[in-house]
Amino acid sequence: MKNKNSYILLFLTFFTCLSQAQDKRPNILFVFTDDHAPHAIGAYNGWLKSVNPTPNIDQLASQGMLFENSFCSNSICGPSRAVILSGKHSHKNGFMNNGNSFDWNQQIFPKILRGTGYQTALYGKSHLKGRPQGFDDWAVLPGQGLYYNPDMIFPNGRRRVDGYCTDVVTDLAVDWLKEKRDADRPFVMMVQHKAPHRNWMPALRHLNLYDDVNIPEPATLFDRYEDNAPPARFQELEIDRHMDLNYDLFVDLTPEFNQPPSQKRQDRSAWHNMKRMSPEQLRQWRAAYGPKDAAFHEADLEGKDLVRWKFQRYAKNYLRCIKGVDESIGRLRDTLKELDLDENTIVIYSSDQGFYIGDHGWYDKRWMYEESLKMPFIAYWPGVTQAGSRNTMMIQNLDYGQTFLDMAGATIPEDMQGASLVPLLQGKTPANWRKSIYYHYYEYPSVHMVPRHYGIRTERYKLMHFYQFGEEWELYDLETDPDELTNIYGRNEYAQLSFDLKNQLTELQRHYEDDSDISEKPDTWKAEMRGSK
Ligand code: SGN
Ligand code: CA
Repeated sequence: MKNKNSYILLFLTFFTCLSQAQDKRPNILFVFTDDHAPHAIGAYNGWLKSVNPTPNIDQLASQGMLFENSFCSNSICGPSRAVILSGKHSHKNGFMNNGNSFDWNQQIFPKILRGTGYQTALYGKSHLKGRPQGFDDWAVLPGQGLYYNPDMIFPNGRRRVDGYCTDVVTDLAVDWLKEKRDADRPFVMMVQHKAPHRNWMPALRHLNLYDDVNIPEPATLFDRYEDNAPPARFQELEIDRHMDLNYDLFVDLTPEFNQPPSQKRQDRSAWHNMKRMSPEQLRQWRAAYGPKDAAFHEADLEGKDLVRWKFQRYAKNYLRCIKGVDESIGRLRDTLKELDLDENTIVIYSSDQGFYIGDHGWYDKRWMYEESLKMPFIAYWPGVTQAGSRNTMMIQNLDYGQTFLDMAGATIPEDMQGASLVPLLQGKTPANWRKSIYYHYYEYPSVHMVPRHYGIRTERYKLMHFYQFGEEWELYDLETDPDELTNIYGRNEYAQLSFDLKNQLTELQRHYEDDSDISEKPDTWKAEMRGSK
């Protein structure tokens, strides 16, 4: 009998040890924002560093690893998220532009992790339409979501949640960590903020932040696209010509500001977003922007001075939104510490693509140019990442899914198209790591009018092909021309380079099996675009 009992004891001890061993698998906290360009992060040393909106993200970088060459594969929101979940390029996961609906029935990393015993949670912006699959708990913003008092869709229905969106989403994440999580199992939690997406509405507590600061201007604020192929001159994302004083910048243009404008103008007016605010929120907003607007009207600016003013207002509101995100990271990390989870939790910060903060005179993204091609990627993995390290290998959002699976020790499906970043995070440099990345953007015609294009970026060069308007190519030497102002495509001395890069590009398309139809011409084809300057 004694013997039998000791066998049972041994058996139980074995399983307890086994489950404890499972508990050792790291937690993953993935904080992901919308449109946060790396050059608006202090640790990335961009021209906005002096403003430093991101002390908490900078701290994460100083404790972990920052990736300097991190790129998206399709610079737009939904597609970037679909690539992350599936580990496959847009043409493989089926979500090529924001108009698509994501097929949640497909293989995605949260489902796989869940199958291995991980708990999975998603809060904030999904932008993939449909009911999220693969998560134990979730709450997502419908579509783009709203900054103030947003509606959220929960597994049991949709309801309004009062507060500022970044705080609301952080609250949900903190609540899950403290109250809903099963402490015996590891988790992956995706906290996906709307901020700093257009229309840039900061939290009330940040409305006067940077009032006394002059935001440095990007070197290319007055770029006239003289050397680009025609598409750059036919876009609709210029601060000068397309950014609306009222809709985008919340400038009071009427005596009835904050009152419902005529029905006709409502959708393209500030009111479209402000009508959501409570009377007290509106009062505080008005108190903060009223004096700024009065000074603007008084100055009666035009030409370049007006562009400069719009840039300041835009950049400040954008950075104020980022300040809210940065505080969210601080709160989430404090919560991990409070719950004694920080030692075994990997914290990652990333954003769905980069963004133009006046670079080339623009806002928005979509292009394969550097500012919107780059994504921030900072990872803190206690005991693994070397504090303050900076990695220069080329990585993509395509790699995240495989990385998360690898971190959890899960099997990586053969058909995922990226590579696990775990060796890089461990400080190793695999000999066969990629030397170039593939990019393909599909959303045209659409808002901002950036035509479809694909391309290759190597460590030094970038070759892009705009194929909807004939054969338009651009080639840049990023070493001598980091701002991409001199298109060297078509120059005799670069004929061999263009030839080689085209071959490499074709090879990438073959490798990723991109057989997208590029012959289709849009109805809005502008004949004058060809060859125009
Ligand atoms: C909205 C924005 C655009 C933005 C797209 C895509 N307009 O249409 O400026 O490019 O979303 O953004 S807004 O008036 O609604 O702000 S994405 O990040 O979701 O892809
Ligand atoms: Ca986005």
